[in-house]
Amino acid sequence: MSNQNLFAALRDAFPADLDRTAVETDDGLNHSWRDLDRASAMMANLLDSLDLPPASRIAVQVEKSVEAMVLYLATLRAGHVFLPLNTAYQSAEIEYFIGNAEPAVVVCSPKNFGWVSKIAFTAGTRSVFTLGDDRTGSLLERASHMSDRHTPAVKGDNDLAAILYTSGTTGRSKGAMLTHGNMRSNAVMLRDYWRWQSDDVLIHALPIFHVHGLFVAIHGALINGSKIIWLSKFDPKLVIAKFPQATVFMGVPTLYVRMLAEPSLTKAQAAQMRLFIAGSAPLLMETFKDWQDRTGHTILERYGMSETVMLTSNPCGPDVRYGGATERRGGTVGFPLPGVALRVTGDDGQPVPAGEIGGIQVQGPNVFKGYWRMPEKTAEEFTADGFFKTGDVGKVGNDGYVTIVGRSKDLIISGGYNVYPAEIEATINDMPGVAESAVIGVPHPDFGEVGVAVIIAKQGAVVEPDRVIATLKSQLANFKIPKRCWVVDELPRNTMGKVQKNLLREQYKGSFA
Ligand code: MCA
Ligand code: AMP
Repeated sequence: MSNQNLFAALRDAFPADLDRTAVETDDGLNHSWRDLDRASAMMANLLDSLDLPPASRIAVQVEKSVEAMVLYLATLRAGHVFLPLNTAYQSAEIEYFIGNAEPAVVVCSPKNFGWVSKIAFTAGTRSVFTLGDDRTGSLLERASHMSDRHTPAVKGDNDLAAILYTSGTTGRSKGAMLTHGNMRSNAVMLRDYWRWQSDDVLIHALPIFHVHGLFVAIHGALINGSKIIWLSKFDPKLVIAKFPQATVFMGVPTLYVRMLAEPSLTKAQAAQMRLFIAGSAPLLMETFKDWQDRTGHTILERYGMSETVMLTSNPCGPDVRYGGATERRGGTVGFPLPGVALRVTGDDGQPVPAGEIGGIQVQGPNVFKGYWRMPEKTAEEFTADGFFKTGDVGKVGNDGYVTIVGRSKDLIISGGYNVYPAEIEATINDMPGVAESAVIGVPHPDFGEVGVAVIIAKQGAVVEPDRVIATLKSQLANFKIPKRCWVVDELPRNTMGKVQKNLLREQYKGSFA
């Protein structure tokens, strides 16, 4: 049914027997479907009791927990806008997000309440709650007094459901606005395309402050009424140990690389699994092949963005749109998903012939509404005929398979997290003695790609790489910190004087060989 609150669509898919287990946690707790319904109703009633303006932003920076997922469902149910924030973000980053999104409610982990509440109240946020990953915190205390029945707010396809911050080359994060329609249409389409079965069980080992873990994984299971085996954090041994009780796993390539390093990963151990899905970053052919040899399973790679949810996927079963193709082709991201229009264009903006490389542009009900309070920036990212410019570079073969060959945007994807050089360069350039810096991505055996920094010191100044790293660690989320740092005399430049990062990548690509 279209034009429906996303929560109502998920709730409609709950099994008839609400007392079945919906979520089984790695610390031995079982949450039934009735529990999810009641707990999200109580939290939604708490939000309603605050008399918030409609479509208020609910900013959440908490450790992964089932209660955090319930808060997401409650936010949808109450008709507000969920704003998940990476737990690694520090005060300067949080100050920016709260200043930009102006949330009416902030939920933080109890240990961070001191500094987060100060930032929030200073920015005008009216309510700050705490939520621990051990079922503690003021949010649950307050919700426990509320009714466990709640009628979902009426929401249409075009109404905002979430804001996901993602940066661009400018370095300042932009809030990608996703609507109920973006996410519901994508969830329903993926349920069918990935052929979710009634007895499917998902192993959830991803963070829930990004699209992959929060929307693709959770919506995938809930829209199919499937049980989730919920891991509070990725542990390769534990995921492998759960294979016999599950059927579907989703992960970024690093998770597959780490499981391949485990002797317990065998064909027998993975025999009961049905589907392994990878995305968020390029899956190396080596990883694809090793997984096939070790487990007998062919990973299904797919491609998406915070701005678009899922865009393309290798086939799960025969794709009648492409002659019944079933091949999950390593090194490709498969076919544009049903409903997604994808084209590759040259510098002139015109589509290029099949097989030729160009910029990937997309259109579809899953493509976001725009960037929060940045109409000009949003307009720049769409073509006159309404295609979103992904910033990815690739090609579409004659047989329809899409291959991503690179990015035109200055972005490093490290272990599935986006790292924006501009943001780190700006922070380094503010340091005393630094004249200029360049942050580039280089291959890394575990994270796929990591950032490294190359710095030029001011005339006569001495810049210590260790001090640069220590200063960065005090200001930026840990995963963003360059894994290596060099001070050099000059940076390669083109005739326009622009730093040639491609030459730097070439020069430093062996740093983690
Ligand atoms: C942790 N560290 C990292 C990363 N993660 N460094 C670089 N890149 C990373 N991704 C560093 C920490 O800074 C720390 O260093 C040390 O590793 C240990 O930290 P810890 O948190 O214990 O690391 P971990 O548990 O080993 O985490 C690795 C991980 C995690 C499990 C791969 O990065 C992860 O869950 N990645 C998934 C990200 C994700 O969900 N992406 C989806 C985005 P130090 O000790 O020096 O501080 S959504 C998306 O891309 C689109 C929509 C799509 O297509 O899905
Ligand atoms: P995010 O901004 O976190 O949503 O990350 C989206 C970006 O991740 C895309 O624009 C791509 O550059 C990259 N990405 C996602 N999935 C894949 C994939 N399967 N292969 C290569 N890159 C990917």
